[in-house]
Amino acid sequence: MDKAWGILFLAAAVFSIAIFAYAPSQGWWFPEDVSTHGHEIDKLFYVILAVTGLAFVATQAVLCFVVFRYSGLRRGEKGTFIHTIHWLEYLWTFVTAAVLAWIAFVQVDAWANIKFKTRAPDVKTHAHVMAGQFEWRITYPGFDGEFNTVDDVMGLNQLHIPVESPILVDLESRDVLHSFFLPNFRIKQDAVPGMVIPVWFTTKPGTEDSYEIVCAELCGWGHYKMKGMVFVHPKETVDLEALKAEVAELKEQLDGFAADAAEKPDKKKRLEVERAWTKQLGRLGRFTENPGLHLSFEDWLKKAHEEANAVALED
Ligand SMILES: [Cu+2]
Repeated sequence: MDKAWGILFLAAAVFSIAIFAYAPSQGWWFPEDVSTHGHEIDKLFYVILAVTGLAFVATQAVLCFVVFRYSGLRRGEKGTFIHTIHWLEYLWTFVTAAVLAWIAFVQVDAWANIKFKTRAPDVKTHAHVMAGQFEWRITYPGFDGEFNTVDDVMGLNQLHIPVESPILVDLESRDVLHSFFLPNFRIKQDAVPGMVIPVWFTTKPGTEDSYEIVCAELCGWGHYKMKGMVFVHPKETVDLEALKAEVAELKEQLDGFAADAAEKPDKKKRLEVERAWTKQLGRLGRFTENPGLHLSFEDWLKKAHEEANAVALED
C-alpha cells in the first residue's frame, strides 16, 4: 500500500502523455488552418508545447521517484530535513526566466504580423463586425465602398469574404466584452465596448468553404449560442452545372475502370480517377449545401443587395 501513491502518480503522468499522443489520430487537435499566417501561430504553439512537455515529463519523473522511493521508510530509517539548496534554486529560477525571455523574443514577429497596426494590410475595411449579446452584426460598405450610406449591406452571424484577398475587419462591441474567435484562421481578438479594433487575415488559395465564428469570452447567459460562420467565396463564380457534369463524367470513368478491372487491371489510373471524383464531389457538396458559396463575393454582395432592396420596396 505504501508504494500505491507512487504508482498512482506515475499512472496519471503516463495517461496524460498517452492521451496527447493519441489525440491527433482522433481529430482532437487543431482545426484545419486556412489562413496564410496560421502556420506561425501553430509553430509557436508546438515550441511552447515542447518546452512545457519536457518540463512536465522531468518534474513528474522526479515526483514519482521521490514518492515511490521514500514512502513507507523502513523501520529505523529517518527522513533528513533539508533547509535549502541554493544552487538548485538559482538553477530553476534562471533556467525558467531564460526560457520565458526566449519565448517572448521568438514570438514577437508572429504577434506583430497579426496585431501591430503598422502591419495591417493597406486595403479598405471589408466589414464592420458589431458584437453584442448574443450575436454578430456584420455590415459591408456595399458598392460605393463607404459605410453608413444607404448602399450598406447588413447581415447577422455571417461574414462573407473573398478567397486569397487580405481582409480587414473593424471589430466593436455594443454591450460587454466579447471575443471574436475564428479557429480555422488562428484569429482571436477581444471586442471591447467603446473601442474599434482592426482585425486582419488572408485565406490560403483554394479555400472555398464555411468556417465557424465563436465568441471566446464568457459574455452572459447566451454566450454558448453566440456563433456565426465565415463564408469564403471563390474568386470566380463557380459553375455548378459544369461541376455536376464533371463529377458525373468522373463517376462514369470510375465505373468503366471497375468493369474493365477483371480483364486488364489498371489500378493506379483507377485510384487517380477515384481520388479526383471524391475531391470534386466534396466541392460540389460544399457549394450545394451553402447556397451562395458558389458565387464570387461580388456576386453574392450584388444578390444580397437586390434582396435587401426588394424587401425595402415591399415595405
Ligand atoms: Cu459574446
